[in-house]
Amino acid sequence: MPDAVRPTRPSQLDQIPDRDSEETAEWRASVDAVTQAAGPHRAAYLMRRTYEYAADAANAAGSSAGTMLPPLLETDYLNTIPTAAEPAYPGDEAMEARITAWNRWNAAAMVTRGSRLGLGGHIATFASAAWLYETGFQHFFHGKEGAGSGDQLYIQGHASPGIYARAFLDGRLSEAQLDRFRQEAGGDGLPSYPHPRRLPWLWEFPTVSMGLGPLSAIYQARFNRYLEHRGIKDTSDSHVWAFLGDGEMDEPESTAALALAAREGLDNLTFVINCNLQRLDGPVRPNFKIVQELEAQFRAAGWNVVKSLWGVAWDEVFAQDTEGALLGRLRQTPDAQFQTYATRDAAYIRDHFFGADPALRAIAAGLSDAKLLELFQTSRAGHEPRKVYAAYRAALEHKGAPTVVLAQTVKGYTLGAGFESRNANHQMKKLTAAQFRTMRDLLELPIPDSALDADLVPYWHPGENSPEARYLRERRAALGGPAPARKVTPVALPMPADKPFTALQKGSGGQEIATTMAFVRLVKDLMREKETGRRWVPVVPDEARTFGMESLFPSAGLYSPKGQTYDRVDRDQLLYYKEAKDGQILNEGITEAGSLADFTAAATSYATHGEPMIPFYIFYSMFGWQRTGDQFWALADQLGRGFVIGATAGRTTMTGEGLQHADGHSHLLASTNPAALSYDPAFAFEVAVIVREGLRRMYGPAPEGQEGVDGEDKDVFYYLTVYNEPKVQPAMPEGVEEGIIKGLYRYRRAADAVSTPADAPQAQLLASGTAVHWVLEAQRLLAEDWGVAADVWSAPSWTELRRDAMACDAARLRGEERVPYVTRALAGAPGPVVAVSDWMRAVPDQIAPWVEQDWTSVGTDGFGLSDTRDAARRHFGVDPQSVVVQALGALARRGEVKPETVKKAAEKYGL
Ligand SMILES: Cc1ncc(C[n+]2csc(CCOP(=O)(O)OP(=O)(O)O)c2C)c(N)n1
Ligand SMILES: [Mg+2]
Repeated sequence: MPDAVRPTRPSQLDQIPDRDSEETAEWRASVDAVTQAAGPHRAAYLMRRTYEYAADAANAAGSSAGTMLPPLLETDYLNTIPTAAEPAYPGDEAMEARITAWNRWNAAAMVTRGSRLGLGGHIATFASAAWLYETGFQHFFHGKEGAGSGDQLYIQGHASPGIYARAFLDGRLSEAQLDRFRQEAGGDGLPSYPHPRRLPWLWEFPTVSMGLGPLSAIYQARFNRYLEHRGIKDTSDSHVWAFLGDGEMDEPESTAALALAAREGLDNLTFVINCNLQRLDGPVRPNFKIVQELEAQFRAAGWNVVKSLWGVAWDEVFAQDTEGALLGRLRQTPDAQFQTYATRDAAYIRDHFFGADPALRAIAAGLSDAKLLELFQTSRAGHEPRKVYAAYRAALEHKGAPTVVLAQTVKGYTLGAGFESRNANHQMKKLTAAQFRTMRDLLELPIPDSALDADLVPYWHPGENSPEARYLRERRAALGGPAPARKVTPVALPMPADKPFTALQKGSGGQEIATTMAFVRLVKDLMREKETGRRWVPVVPDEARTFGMESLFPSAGLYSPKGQTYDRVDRDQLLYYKEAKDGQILNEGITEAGSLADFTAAATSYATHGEPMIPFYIFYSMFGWQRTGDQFWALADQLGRGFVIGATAGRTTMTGEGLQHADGHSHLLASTNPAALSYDPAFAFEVAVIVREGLRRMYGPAPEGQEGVDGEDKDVFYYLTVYNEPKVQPAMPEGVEEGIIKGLYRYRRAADAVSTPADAPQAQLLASGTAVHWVLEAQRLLAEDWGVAADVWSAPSWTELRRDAMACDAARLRGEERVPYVTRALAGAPGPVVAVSDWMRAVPDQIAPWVEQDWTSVGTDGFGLSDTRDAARRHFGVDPQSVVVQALGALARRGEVKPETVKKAAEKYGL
């Protein structure tokens, strides 16, 4: 052993005493010694082995021993599980291989047949992933028959053809249906991708918008635990499987919640990432290695990582790697180079990959050309059911953390040289007859040449009673029924008592309360309901205090699977921060995306778990729709039900918050989502009516005669904007409920509010949300200053009014003549209409085509700014005085007031 140890750099450990520095030096010196004697590979090998050994001991001792040896973030480019350590394969491999071959064939046939109509589709994705799915279907994925919820499967969107192909083999889809892939307009078609709204008995989770699947899967796994910890449902048998593309992992949402999954110990969750090293345009990490990058990222987040990279053919080659040259070469080879090897001949591989180093050349000398091609073209763990099985078993057996399986595959596998590992293969939508023939030979399918001569390549089914079909059905029966599948057992919730609603409908007396507070009070009461109270799921991204919800903390508790392991800072206070294992509130921290993923899991629990939950997700309205609009779209696809609350809504209601906070458009964004029913209530009583209606529609029994498919759609969610502007809340006038729900009612006639001469010019002021208060003031000014009699209307939903009107227009195609509600409601109301809101003009303008009166709107178009409410309203021209001038202008255009009056008014108010 050398006496002198190399100088060392300053270390963090210098700060704690070295009990025996001589001993430390000896250990270091032994590293140098082995490096000198046997080379750096040997030294690294010994260190790795030692580290693993020590880490296992540290982990076995537990963190209580204070020992900490973090996992290595990156391991070699090798399988995590050696072949010798694989469990026995429980299935009939030959049988499963035939089934997988037929799935491959039928998926390719389905897309190819559709391509003659230019319909598109994807072939290469499923081709690479076929075994990743089949192994799961045969041995892991639990179905939904029986009391449990089964497993939740997030399937890669572009793999859908393979899933349809399997549903064809298992008898759930017919040939005719396969031929309606991507032809949905006439009914009974198959949607391009996993869309529950389009095919609700098969698809459970929408995944094709990349990144949303992984994020949702994490929160789904967490929500499963939440249901269990709260005693609502035993979900301990459910496992969440998320199948993802390696390219998909680039999406920020894909990795956004990895740490949460590990922190909460979600061992009911497995990610399977299909590492075919390609995305749409080309390699995922041309100059790097995506598997290694993902491994480090997942390990750092605290996940268990299982790398399944190489097929069994590689074992004998690794066995010859005494110098570590092969391992080194694999680690250095960038993904795009590896992809090139997969498409080149043996001479190129021998020369280029193995040529660089004598030790490598020696290994290659013992390998035939055929063997080289097998290794580099096809031998991947993701194509071998034994390897996939071993990885999945390891995932299920790992406790305390979620597992990611990084499965290496070849994109386009078995589709022939034109497809396999080709950069353009994602977009290839058909196989030629010759390619099908090659595929048939490779997969040894019993399809005669004659069947391949026809214009359309045939589908292939071994027959209902074939051993394969029977095997497949038996396996699924043993695992609890078909998969994927979505199941809905209608469960109607009882309506809550009237009291919480009537409390708001009575008004606030002299007290000023904001509609945000009114909403919070309402749900607080509803959460105390005997039958349904525990089904409420409040979701909030670190804004509970902003919205006055901290009063919920002590009573409802914040969900925390660990409970509260510390001594609370606010232990002496009434409104303390109470975390509990059965806490009801999901306070997600600052993640709107995570919160919406939470909400989605709760909003679809009626289907996923047969347990209807009533989530309400309350957020800063600006950071809801525009930040996570795509997730709202997926929520709608997934048929979610619940309440989303845009709080601190409006462009001018927050004093001083300014451009990035001031929301004047989320109603327009929400209007684009067909499942979102948007409301902009002005008063607490409107909030009460809308929430009650939402509970009836989404959770109550279907109305008499509307139970069928054409009945009222229950698969909707409500978007309510609430304001933080304290106002005296009036009592609800008689008979306005229907108008509130439909979106418009006359709140206060001029005659009931102001005194004007009988022949006064008349106008109609329509407003929503907090703007109703401005037009009430405008009503007074118009009467007192200008002798104009204006009625005030509240329009809680411009969007619903428009939808009703559009439905009336569409009915004309069926020969029906229907008058829209908005037209009927306003019929005969004299004078021009002026519409006002704290939103951009396009929001109220939605109804303009169906308003027969002269139409004027004002709004808050443009960027918000920081100032007082009054100054901001004057800036946008929506304050009461501006509304007065606009109303006078509209009257002047009709010759009902003099043009000078308009000018005079503008001057009087200093506009
Ligand atoms: C949010 C989003 N952006 C873009 C796309 C378009 N797109 C579909 S598939 C794909 C490439 C997928 O690559 P990868 O995730 O590696 O899947 P593979 O097909 O290779 O298994 C892209 C960019 C999408 N579906 N969603
Ligand atoms: Mg890929």
